[in-house]
Amino acid sequence: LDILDIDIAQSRTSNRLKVRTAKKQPAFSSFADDVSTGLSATPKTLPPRYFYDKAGSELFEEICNSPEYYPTDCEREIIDDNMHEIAQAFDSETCIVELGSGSSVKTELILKAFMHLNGRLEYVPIDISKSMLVESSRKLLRKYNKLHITALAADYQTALDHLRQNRTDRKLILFLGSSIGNFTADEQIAFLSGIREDMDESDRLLIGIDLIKDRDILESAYNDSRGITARFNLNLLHRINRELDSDFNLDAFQHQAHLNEKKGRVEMHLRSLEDQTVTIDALYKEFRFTENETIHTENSYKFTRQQILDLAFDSGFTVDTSWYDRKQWFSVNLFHPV
Ligand code: AVJ
Repeated sequence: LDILDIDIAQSRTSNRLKVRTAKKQPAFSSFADDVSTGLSATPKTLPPRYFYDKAGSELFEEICNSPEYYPTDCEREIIDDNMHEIAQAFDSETCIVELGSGSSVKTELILKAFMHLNGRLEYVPIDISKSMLVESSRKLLRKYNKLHITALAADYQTALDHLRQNRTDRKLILFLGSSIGNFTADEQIAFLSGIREDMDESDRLLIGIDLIKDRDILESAYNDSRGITARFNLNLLHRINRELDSDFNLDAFQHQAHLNEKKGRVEMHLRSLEDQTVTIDALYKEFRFTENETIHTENSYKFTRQQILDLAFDSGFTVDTSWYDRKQWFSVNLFHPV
């Protein structure tokens, strides 16, 4: 097994906050390379992880607050209704590790339930955005004086490798919001198996997974009436313009989202409204688009209950418990390593 040698810069912002940054860049290819590869492919694609620059992260928060985007509300309801049952399954030595912490309203409910039962709590949020991490950590620490935070500004794999080498506490790992849905079936198994490798027998994974449902509900969640999802999708072109000196005309592309029923996923695309050529100076390249040609920017897989059981099994877990909201649109699942 390949263990990344990470360089840790530590700063003590308060006596209950540590922020650790992976100095070495993660093993990802660069934005420029990924844009070049994606736009040279047929059909054209761009990886969804590049949605989340500062503007994109803010737009995503807005999506979560829009009435059509049901996953946030459903997941919050599930956690709200069941957090005490969840917390009771863990002892006072348990620390909570969160992958992709982002907005922490849902997490805060879990943290509160744990502190209520056990008092002092160690929370390890992991995110690639250091500014978001520090800001939300400070906010939490001001509210809860039994809380201790070690924030890891790193990609998931680097952070998990670091954790495995540095701590012995029992862990509850949170992976909320159905972020797993951005991965293809093979990637989902590879990702969860990787997490499994970093877990001990008594550790648990709490994972939010969106369920397959009627086309209308799914498609309006990704085509909200205020057009925030459209702005979120188009922001990717804006980011390429800004960071790679290109001349995408944002008025010549249109947001599109639909359910691909056969593949069990919602797809987002950017559709070219005309024949056009875009120049990306940083790549010394031009890309031609025909009218109606699309760039495939995101897959969001939706699961059946059986698919969740299969995913757990294929990644080295069993499912302890699955909780659902009243409409049964979303699930939160406690995975147990086998
Ligand atoms: C953060 C990946 C779970 O797929 O629903 C929201 C991102 N894209 N609206 C999702 C997203 C469009 C979201 N995930």
